[in-house]
Order: sequence, then C-alpha cells, then structure tokens
Amino acid sequence: MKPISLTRFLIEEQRELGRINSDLRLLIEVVSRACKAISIAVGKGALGGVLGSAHSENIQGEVQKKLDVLSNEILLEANEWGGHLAAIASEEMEHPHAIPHRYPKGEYLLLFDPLDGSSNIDVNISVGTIFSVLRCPDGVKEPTEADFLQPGTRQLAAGYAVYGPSTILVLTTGSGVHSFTLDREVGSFVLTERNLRIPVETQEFAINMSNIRHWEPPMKRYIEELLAGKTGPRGKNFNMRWVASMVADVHRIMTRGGIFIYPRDLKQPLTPGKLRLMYEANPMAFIVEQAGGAASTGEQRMLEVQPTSLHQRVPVFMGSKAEVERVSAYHREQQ
Ligand code: AHM
Ligand code: MG
Repeated sequence: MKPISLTRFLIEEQRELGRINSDLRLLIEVVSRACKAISIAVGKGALGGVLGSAHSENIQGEVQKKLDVLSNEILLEANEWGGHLAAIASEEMEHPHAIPHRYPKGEYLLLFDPLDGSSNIDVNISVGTIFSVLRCPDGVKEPTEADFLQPGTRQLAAGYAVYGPSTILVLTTGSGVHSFTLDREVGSFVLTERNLRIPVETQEFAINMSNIRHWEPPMKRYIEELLAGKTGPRGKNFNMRWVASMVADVHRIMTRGGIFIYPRDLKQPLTPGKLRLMYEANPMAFIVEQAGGAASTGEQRMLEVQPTSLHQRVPVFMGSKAEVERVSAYHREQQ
C-alpha cells in the first residue's frame, strides 16, 4: 500500500469523515511543519550552536535552554499568520500571545509546551513538543487568559512530537490516536500506525524515585506494592523506566503499556506536582484516553479539572487503565 502522508490523512478526515474542518486541518498541518523545523534544530545538536542555557528564566522560574526559546519562536512564527488562531499560550510565555493585528484571526486557541524534557537536550536524549487545541469562546475578539481556562474535555485536538532516534507525531482529533513518522528524505510525516491502543495489562511504571521520601502515604503504598514483586500483594514483578521527558515516557506507555506518574509531594507542599495542566497533562490525557487508557490527578479525571490559571500544576497519573484506577483509589481512600 502507498504511504499515507499526514496531509492526505487530514484531508480524508475532513472530506470523507467530516471529523475536522479546513481551519483545524490547517492548524494541525502548521504545527506539524513547526515540529519538523524543531526536529531539524534538535538534530543538529552541537553543530547548530543551540545547546546550553539561554541564560533566561520562564514564568515558572526555570532556566530556559536555547532550544526552549528557539522552539517557542518557531511555533509562534509558524502559527500567527495563517488566520486559523485567535491566540496562543505557551509554557515559555507568562501571558497569552495575541495574533498581530495585521493578520486575520480564527476561532481556535493553541497551547503548547514547545520543548518538553529540555533538561535532556544537552545529553542527547529524546525531547518533544506537546500541543492542545481549544475553541475560542463565542464573540471573544481579543482572548485573555480567562478564555483559555477550559477543562480538557473541551479539547478539539491534541498531539505530541518525539525527537528521538526517529521523529514521530502522535495525534488525536477525538476519534482515536494515530502515529506518523517523519520521512527525513521526503520531509513529510507518514502514517505509521492507526488507532494506537494502550495495552491493558502492564508490568512497568515510570516515576522519579529519588523523591520517594517526599511522597504522600497513598503514593508510597502504591509503589511499595509494585516493588514487592512476585511475592508481594500484586503477585508479579514490575520494571521501572524514567527518561525524564514526559513525551518519551508516555510514548513508551502508549506503545507497550505502563503507568506514568508525577505526584504531588511534600518537597514543595504549596505546589501540586511539577507538570502543567494546560499544555502537558491535558493534551497527554486526551491522547491516553483516546487510546483506551486513563488519566487522573489522583482525585479526579484529569480532563474534568476546571483550570484556575494558565500555568497551573497538577499531579499526574496516566497510562494503563487498571493501574491508574488503583492508584487513584488509594488516594481517594486517604481523603
Ligand atoms: P520541562 O517541560 O521543563 O522539560 O519539564 C517537564 C519534564 C517532564 O518532561 C518530565 O517528566 C519531568 O519534567 C522530569 O522531571 P524530573 O527532572 O523531576 O524527573
Ligand atoms: Mg514540559
């Protein structure tokens, strides 16, 4: 069978299945084009002069890498002129980015983490891009932060790219999850897997174990049971993997099952976890659910969290359904 490009896949989603309109198709195409540009910049490594710190901080007080800044610029520049967006929000920018007045405005809001896992750049380990699409509320011409604060159930599309040994783009528009691989010679994303499903059974977990002393009791209980292995309450051995790039860890789970966890901990009692709801947890939760998995804060379904601020953080549990349900039950028992 002839390879199906992302462009053709999206046109068929629009024309034959009516799942997306031409503006949403354009939006996804433009984001994918930006991901190609980021992939090229990441791939050049030291030769591109893009490794290392940008000597600046983002709104979360994290030191930005040169590639964080560059990836953010690539996504902004690619998306602001097409007429498909009302505004853009990014992990790397304190406030939403308005579409310049010289360009037409569209009906969508785009949110992204331009380079997830960026602490891995300098050691040549996979990083990625995460994005989420919401509709701009009716009648709003100049969207503000409040217009972005919609629960994840309202997402119209979400996706992530992983810049690893190969560059892949994983996408949902609400009817399954599809995976595309970048053909570097041709320069286009090609459909390589339709309808990804997360395996139900798992023997693998992903968590930063160095924080164990800061965890709350339900977390300690869950992980101690996994560590107890075959002779413990779970009756089987579990393996652990932690890349420290959420995109790479969740992609592994999409492929062979498992649970990804970044819990709230007592190291920073006022901060509910490390990961950001709007451009990390929600898009990945949408994708994971669409692939038959589950995503939770421990207390509630991730996609039903009513956001209160753009850069809000949440505890994250996602992956194989039975594991997410079990660890969430442990949290609810504690309440
Ligand atoms: P980033 O978006 O600034 O790169 O931070 C998010 C990353 C996730 O990709 C990853 O799961 C986590 O931070 C790793 O955190 P830690 O270094 O605490 O293990
Ligand atoms: Mg991130």
